[in-house]
Amino acid sequence: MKTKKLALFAAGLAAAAIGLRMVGCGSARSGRTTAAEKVYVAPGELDKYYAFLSGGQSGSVFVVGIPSCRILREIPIFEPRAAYGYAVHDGDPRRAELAATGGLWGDTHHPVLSEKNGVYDGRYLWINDLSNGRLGRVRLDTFETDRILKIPNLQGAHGIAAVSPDTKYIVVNGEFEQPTDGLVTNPAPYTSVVAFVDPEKMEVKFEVRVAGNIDIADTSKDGRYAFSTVYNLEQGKEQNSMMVFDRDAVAAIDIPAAEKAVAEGRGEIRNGIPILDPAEVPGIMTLIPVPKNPHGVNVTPDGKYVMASGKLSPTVTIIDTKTLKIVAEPEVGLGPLHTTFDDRGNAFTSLFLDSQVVKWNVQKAVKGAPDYIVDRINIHYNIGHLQAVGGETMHPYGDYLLALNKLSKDQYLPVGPDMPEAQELIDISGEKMRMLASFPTPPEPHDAVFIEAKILAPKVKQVFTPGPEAIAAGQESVVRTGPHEVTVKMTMTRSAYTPDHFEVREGDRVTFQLTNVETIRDMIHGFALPDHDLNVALPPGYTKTITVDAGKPGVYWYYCTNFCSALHLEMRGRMLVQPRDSNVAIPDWKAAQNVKGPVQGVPSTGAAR
Ligand code: RUQ
Ligand code: CUA
Ligand code: CA
Repeated sequence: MKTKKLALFAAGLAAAAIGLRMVGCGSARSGRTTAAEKVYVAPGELDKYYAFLSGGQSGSVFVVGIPSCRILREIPIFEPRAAYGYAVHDGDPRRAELAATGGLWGDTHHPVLSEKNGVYDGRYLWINDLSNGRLGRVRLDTFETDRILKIPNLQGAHGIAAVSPDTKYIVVNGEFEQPTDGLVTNPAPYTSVVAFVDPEKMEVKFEVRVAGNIDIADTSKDGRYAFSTVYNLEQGKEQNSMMVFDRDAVAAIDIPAAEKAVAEGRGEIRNGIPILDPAEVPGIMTLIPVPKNPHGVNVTPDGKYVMASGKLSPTVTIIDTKTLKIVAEPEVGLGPLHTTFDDRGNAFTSLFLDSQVVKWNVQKAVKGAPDYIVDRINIHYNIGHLQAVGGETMHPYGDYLLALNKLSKDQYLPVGPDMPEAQELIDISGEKMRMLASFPTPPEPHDAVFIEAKILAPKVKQVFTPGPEAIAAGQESVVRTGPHEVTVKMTMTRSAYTPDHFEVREGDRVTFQLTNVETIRDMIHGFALPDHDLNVALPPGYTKTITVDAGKPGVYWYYCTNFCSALHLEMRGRMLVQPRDSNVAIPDWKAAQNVKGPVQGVPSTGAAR
């Protein structure tokens, strides 16, 4: 009896202590962790998930740790970025691809990850550039963009999806319709295409024409269908005429049937790509009528249903993925845009107009039970996308949900007319949703995808094996390779460049072959050359080859832009540009020699040519 009383007393004290602590930090309910605790990742500890947020007009992807909401890095894709040495100089193949495919900027919306057996394998991330009709691929071992593909016959690359379960294709939807015959002078109706891209080769295998436009994409879990929302079934060319019908559609493309038709040569070849027209190849596409100007399309983790969010209708349409028949159309609230899932049969739909996330039970909605709405939480404000961790896969984690918000006034300190974009992290592990944290990003994430750190982190390379083009220490040279060409083979290590000076002549084209010969992780060296529009960063083991004009006569200090040691500031060297008519002896370029070797007839300041 006495012990029991004591135990109760002790429990009471403990509860009081918890209560006090919670009152102290002002945000909690007794017995539960506070919101702050849920997102607190102590210094030195690591996040549980990587989140990849599309950068929107930044043309990039933001990598964020979840649950801490800390921004870990930006991956430039459609925009050059000197800080990562990406696409900043003419010799960079990515820059050449960008320039050749539409420009040095992009509008990224939808990141998708490669899958193997229906789970993320951590190999690649793909993302669309809506504006220039491109698809970018990022290698997740290096977090670097490795390919940019311009999609022929398509404008406004919007929704994309990886075809489950093994990433057979990346589906890319063309949102902006084009005259079907490609001629502006012809009154032909406007149509759009869904492109099926080989994920390894990064080339379009075939396209399927849609008589309307196509917006967001997802695929069935068994690889059978690519689903897309069509909001302009009217084929209107002005906004009003796109909102005439009460129902637009979800287009379900039967992938095996389309592949068969392509193999039979039934596509019309345009720009080298077979385009299948469902009007001529019946059976490859089914249009399922769904209410008015639908937006998001999402397949449930069990693969049974595909949901179209109504946008102009307060409903979500639930379609059976086997029969392609509508099984229910529950009302969820105003402006439903996108839906994601937990591991317990619940769907979460973003409500743009209500500024809410609504949680609802899929089975109850399918059965027509009146109590299918489970919970609602207010968002600040105008939520677009939302994504639960693993919600796109067959195995959602059911712990966190990220809301990606559009018009987030009053959330952060004012920084000019353009407010930061707001993301909100929501705890979905319980019956009721709980707001945990809000964090800003530069403009403008649309969508996000997550991968568990346990899966991806061990695959990340931090040091590169030098390729055949790498310059080894001791192999540096400055060589005149033509009357107006000089090649500088240079190495960089803490904290010096070799060579640390060399001479060229006005009018020369100078090619730098730069190798960072460091072998330990995070030892990045930069190479910035003032007044030559040149700054690149090189990770350990990397080589970059860059050509610039020597420029005006003068002394130019190249220097390291990445803080690398106590002698980082001293990590610099000189390019001496002699005037064209200088009488300083510059030996014949044919007498090329190693910079370190004995050089005849070269002034003491000069390196060999
Ligand atoms: S779209 S919300 Cu690409 Cu939904 Cu932005
Ligand atoms: Cu190398 Cu700083
Ligand atoms: Ca419409």
